[in-house]
Order: sequence, then structure tokens, then C-alpha cells
Amino acid sequence: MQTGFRDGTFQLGAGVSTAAGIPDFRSPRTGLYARLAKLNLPYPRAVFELNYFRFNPIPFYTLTRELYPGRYRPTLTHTFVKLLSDGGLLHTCFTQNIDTLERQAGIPADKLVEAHGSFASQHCIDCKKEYDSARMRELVEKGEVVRCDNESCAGLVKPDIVFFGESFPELLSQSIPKIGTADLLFVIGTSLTVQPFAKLASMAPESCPRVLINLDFAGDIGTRADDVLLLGKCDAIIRDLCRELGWEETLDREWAKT
Ligand code: CNA
Repeated sequence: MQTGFRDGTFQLGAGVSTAAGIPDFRSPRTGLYARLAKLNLPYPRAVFELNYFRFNPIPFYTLTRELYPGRYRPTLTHTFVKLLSDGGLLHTCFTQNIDTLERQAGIPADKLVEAHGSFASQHCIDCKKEYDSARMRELVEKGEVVRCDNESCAGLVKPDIVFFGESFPELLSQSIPKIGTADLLFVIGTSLTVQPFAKLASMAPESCPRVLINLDFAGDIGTRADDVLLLGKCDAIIRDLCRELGWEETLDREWAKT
């Protein structure tokens, strides 16, 4: 096993936020798809399709209200990434989560790649005008569907979450090459099923050990000699890791600040 790592790269998914109270998508009873079933979607992923959103924005606005920034607190795992950043040991944090808990944990914007966008900003789907965040929050909290304030347009306003068939944020395509210089990759809380995000792990150099921290096996992690599989709840595993490193107190202190 290689030693003397420079820094850590992270590839995060919904499992990192379940301890915060945000369900993942696919868990049978508790997952978001199961919970959205009551909204009579024709099929679960319709909630992330632009044509369906035009026809019926209510399911996506219901989801938006559930996930809106400020309702949840970052987890120990988010705090661990922040700790590495504070110590100058964070290479890049790639996340497919849309809950903005990485930002809330204090992971700096220049190290963060929100591959599927986030609820931090929003635009009209027709004229593309940006909509004011404070006003958006007010209306989302009231349970309203928000329309563009450009009167000649009045199109639907959509948080900048990437829907199926939409292009990914430019930042993702610019940042993908960074995986080529990763020298220690942590893949946490993801089923590694959504592309192109999932392929990042297989793009890591052969010399880069990959550590999977997840409830289940994911992707091809486990097929390389230096891969490490830590199966279980990520917060418990991160705590154990920090204890081994003598960082547990710092981790708790930083987490208490979130
Ligand atoms: P997923 O396909 O739902 O998989 C989640 C993975 O996390 C599974 O393999 C679980 O076994 C694992 N897991 C769940 N809880 C834990 C835990 N406590 N500790 C360790 N592992 C755990 O989610 P992915 O992120 O892989 O799928 C990609 C989708 C889900 C992306 O498009 C996301 O935008 C989307 N998503 C995001 C959020 C969020 O922002 N918090 C929530 C739900 C879905």
C-alpha cells in the first residue's frame, strides 16, 4: 500500500446525508421515490423531467420544500471533509447531492464540485432569468409554485438542479480531469449508478487507493489491489477513523459548530 498521501479526494452521494434526516432515492420504504409515490407521478423519475415539470410542477416543488437548504444539519462525514480542508489536505470534493450540506459544513467553493447542481440558485426555465433567492425561499416555504417575475414571460422557476436530459454544470466537465491527480479517493454513500458521476471512481489512477465507505458494495471498488472496503454507516466509520488518527475531539468540536 502506498504511503505519504498528499490529500484526499471525495466522491459523495445520498448516503452521506441520510443521518441528517434526508432520505436517499432508492431505499424501498423510506426513499424519496417511495415518498413521492403519493403524488401520483406516472413513474418516479418523472419528478426530474422537464416535460413533466412543465405539465405538473407540484411534485418537484414538494421535493424542493423537503430538501430546502437550512432545514438540515451537516453530518459527521461532511465535517470530516471540512476538517481535511482546514488542514490543507483536501484535493476535491465531488458530490452528487443537491442538499448543499457540503457548503453548510464549510467546505470551500473552490474545492467543491456539485455535479447535479443545488438548491442554492434558480432560474426561469423559459427566459432563463435568475430569480431572487430570498423571495424563492419565502414562496417555497409557503408551498407556492414560483413563476418568473419577468411579466412578459411568467415561466416556471426551477432550482438549478440537473434534470434528466439537461446538461451538467460546466464546473463538472472542467473538474473531471482533476480525478487524474487524486492520490487517495474516498467514495462515500453512493450506489455509483448515475453517470457521468459514477465513472469518476474508475478514472482514478491505478496508483490511487480507493476507499469505499458505504452500506453496500458499489461500482468496481474492490477489484484493484489497493482498494479498501469499509461497509457500514459512514458516520460511525468516519468516527472510528478519526479516533485512530487522534482527531475525534476536533471532529466533534467542528461538528458542534455546524
Ligand atoms: P442512491 O442511489 O440512493 O444510493 C445511496 C447509497 O448510500 C446506497 O448504496 C446506500 O446503501 C448508501 N447509504 C445509505 N445510507 C448510508 C449510510 N448511513 N452510510 C453509508 N452508506 C449509506 O444515491 P446516489 O447518491 O448514489 O444516487 C445518485 C442520485 C441521488 C443523485 O442524482 C443525487 O442527486 C440523488 N439524491 C440526493 C440526495 C441529497 O442531496 N441528499 C438525496 C437523495 C437522492
